[in-house]
Amino acid sequence: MHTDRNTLFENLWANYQNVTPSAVQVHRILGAEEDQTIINDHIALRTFNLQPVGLDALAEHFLGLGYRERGEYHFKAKKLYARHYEHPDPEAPRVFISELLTEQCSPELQSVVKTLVEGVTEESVAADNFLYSGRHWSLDYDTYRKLLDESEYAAWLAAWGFRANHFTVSVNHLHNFETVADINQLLKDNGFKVNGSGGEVKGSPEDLLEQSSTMADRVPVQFSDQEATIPSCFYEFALRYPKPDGSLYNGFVAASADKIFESTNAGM
Ligand code: OOG
Ligand code: NI
Repeated sequence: MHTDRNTLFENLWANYQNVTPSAVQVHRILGAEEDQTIINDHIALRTFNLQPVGLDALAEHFLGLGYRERGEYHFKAKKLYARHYEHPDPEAPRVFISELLTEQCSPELQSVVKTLVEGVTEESVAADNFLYSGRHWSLDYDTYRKLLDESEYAAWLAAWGFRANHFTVSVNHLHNFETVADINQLLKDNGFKVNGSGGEVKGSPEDLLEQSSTMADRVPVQFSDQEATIPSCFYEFALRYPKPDGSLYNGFVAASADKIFESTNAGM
């Protein structure tokens, strides 16, 4: 018997908010101004395209809960491939899963990542808690820095392991805020950093999706040899527009997603 959907998302949220203090604060600010429950537009997960942790293995958990595979996305420069999943229940968050195409990376990165993933068992990947089980390997700070030089995504994943890297507020469901720009202003008024890569509002009404995100929090992490403060997770905001048939657009926009990935970049 698998955990039900609500339990899975509650556990993902608990694990995410542990390392994302700003999400808790933003939640409170929106809640305070809204007096409403926050509906999640989507969450996102990251992985390496290596057995036994590839995209499909993560997706399996959602397929088992009634999710279905929908769009796919290519991020050539970042060497990523992604898919999104939807559930027939319109209140269920969409799920965006990406994977690093390791064979396109340097032999050094490939060898590091292979060693990290080697210790992950198929049993642990199939376990109910896998999607919020964090890091399954030991990692020293120097290796983290080396990964960072080549791929911010690889370094983030090596440091944080398996968890939701962001939750996303559905702006459509907010009552006191109508635009992503309004949300960005609220964030900045409250001292949060908005991801400005490609502009603070990503996408347009023509794309049928507008998004923005905070820059990831920076929190201390215990590496095998030392503690260091690095970017953790971020909070995102999405406003969807209706398609010609009147139903809301459910997909993602690759050009916007490409910039959202950068919310966990260290140098910003
Ligand atoms: C996913 C970035 C893409 C979106 O909404 O376009 C994304 C990630 O950072 O792992 O979430
Ligand atoms: Ni997102």
